[in-house]
Amino acid sequence: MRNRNLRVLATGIAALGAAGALVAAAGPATGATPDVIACGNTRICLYPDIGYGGQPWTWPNDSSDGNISDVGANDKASSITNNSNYYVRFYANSYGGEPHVCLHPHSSISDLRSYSMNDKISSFYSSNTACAS
Ligand SMILES: [Ca+2]
Repeated sequence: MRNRNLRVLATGIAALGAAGALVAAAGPATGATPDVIACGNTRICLYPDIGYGGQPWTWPNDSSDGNISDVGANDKASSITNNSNYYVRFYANSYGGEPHVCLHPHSSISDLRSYSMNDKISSFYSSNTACAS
């Protein structure tokens, strides 16, 4: 029940472009290990910890963001999920460039260290252009 409420709250606040505020509002009140917060259906999600840990920053299905520092997410993502129907490219720099990682629709990376992209993502773009194989 608590997870469901958090997810709904995260979706609503992210839609307002203020996901950073949610981190403080939903901070753990106890020392207990929090449950994994699922990435909502059709959402694009960046998790601060490896293995989809922590409170994710989420965006709508077809969105892009050239500079994710506006929600406090810059250089923090350690795992990512793409539940959208688009290909999503995540870049180490603001407004694109290299290096980057590309997620197919409905796929994810649980540990960005495997791609030398841990705590480096600064922007992302979704499109219909397939990832290079
Ligand atoms: Ca991190």
